[in-house]
Amino acid sequence: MILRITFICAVKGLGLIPGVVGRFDSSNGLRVPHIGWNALQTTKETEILDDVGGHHVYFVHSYRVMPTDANNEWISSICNYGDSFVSSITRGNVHAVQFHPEKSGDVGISILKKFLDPSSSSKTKKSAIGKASRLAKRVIACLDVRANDKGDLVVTKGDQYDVREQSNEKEVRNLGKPVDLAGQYYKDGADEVSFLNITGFRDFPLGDLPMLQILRYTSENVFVPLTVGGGIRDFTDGNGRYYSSLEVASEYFRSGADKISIGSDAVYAAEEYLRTGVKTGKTSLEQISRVYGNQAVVVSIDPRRVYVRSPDDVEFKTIKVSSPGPSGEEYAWYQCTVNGGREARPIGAFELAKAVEELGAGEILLNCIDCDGQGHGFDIDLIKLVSDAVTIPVIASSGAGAVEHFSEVFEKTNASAALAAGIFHRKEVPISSVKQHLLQNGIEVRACDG
Ligand code: 1PR
Repeated sequence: MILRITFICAVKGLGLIPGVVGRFDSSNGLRVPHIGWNALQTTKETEILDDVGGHHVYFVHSYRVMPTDANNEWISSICNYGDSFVSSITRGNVHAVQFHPEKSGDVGISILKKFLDPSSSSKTKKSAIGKASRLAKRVIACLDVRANDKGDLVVTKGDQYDVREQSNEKEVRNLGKPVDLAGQYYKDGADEVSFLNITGFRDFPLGDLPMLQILRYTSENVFVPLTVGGGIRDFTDGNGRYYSSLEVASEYFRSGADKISIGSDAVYAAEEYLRTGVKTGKTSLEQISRVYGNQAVVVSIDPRRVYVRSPDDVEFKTIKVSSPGPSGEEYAWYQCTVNGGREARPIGAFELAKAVEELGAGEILLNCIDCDGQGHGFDIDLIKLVSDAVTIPVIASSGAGAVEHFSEVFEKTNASAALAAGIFHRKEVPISSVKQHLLQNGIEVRACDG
């Protein structure tokens, strides 16, 4: 039997396995949930973890059990996130793992194969293998998806969110087929793949069945986490049938998504929360995180930089910018937008990030309209501002144009992951080169071959 370890607090449990389950402590700067790839240290010989020691596997959880003398004989591997914690246990033919083998690429698939067919395990005796690593920085490939003018669903890519060609025809840019590209990025070593249904704000996603098909087909062959965003909100269709945002998210999860990402609706929820100070429990963010856990809910922020002369000019958090604005302004705030950048809202990225964390977001996808598609690098000021303001993981997005931009964002900010689109779609920089560069700069990443 193989189990995923699921911990429930403040109950005695069955008392079979000695140990106390506790939440990771975020007070010392640790990002909780623990989302991402850590290398395992196997501590004893087992059938299924042969050859896995030292390799990265995918975790997503907020609770863990610590190794002690009392549970030592159960433990088959440990891992490190803040402290050492138990990443798997084994007794007889019972195996339980804290990580997700089904989302751990080739390494996870080999674990599942050995579980199903123990005779495929290597017969050589193994002792403790590998070193429990720190959390690796993630490299994420993002696919902005929408229907083109012929009605085909394509991967597109904008310049500052404008996805139409500059030619007279002004066609939607077509950079490839979503399922094919996602499969390619998985093979290339992407640690996650994100689909953003960028017209979801106007096309109801449950009417947009091709997007659900894309998720289904992709999840058949892509064994790293999949995130999908776009159009997650309450909706009443033309026949008066009401769909809750929870139903929309559930359909995405059933179709193969591991995480959903909310954009516009999270902005409205945060505005309301900051205005009233009340958590109603009714927003899409709160409902979906309550049912599926906050690790399954990403909030995607689409801010635009607004320069000001003095922090007193606005009620939102400003920063002293590293490059002055067009009229020599030394400060800026980051104004959130909705509907794919079409409408600016009276809330800053800093205020939004803190509010959505309180409302139950498990992760933030931090885009930047000014930098999107420009290839000049991530907006370090913005990413530093937001990643220092919250304790949940922040994914830096928009502007990657060279491998150095990835090391820069990890060296100068507390981002947990970096996402890129254009450079991967245009095959300018392969994912393997990004990872090789990060490793050369002492930044831990999962190897491209697992
Ligand atoms: O508001 O809940 O329906 O969600 C809509 C989602 O679609 C949001 O996550 C929003 O960011 C996204 N979106 C809407 N319009 C666009 C557009 O481009 N016109 N895409 C859009 C956002 C930003 C990133 C992009 C990075 C990296 N695109 O997804 O991939 O900027 O690009 P780069 O590496 O080429 O610079 P809702």
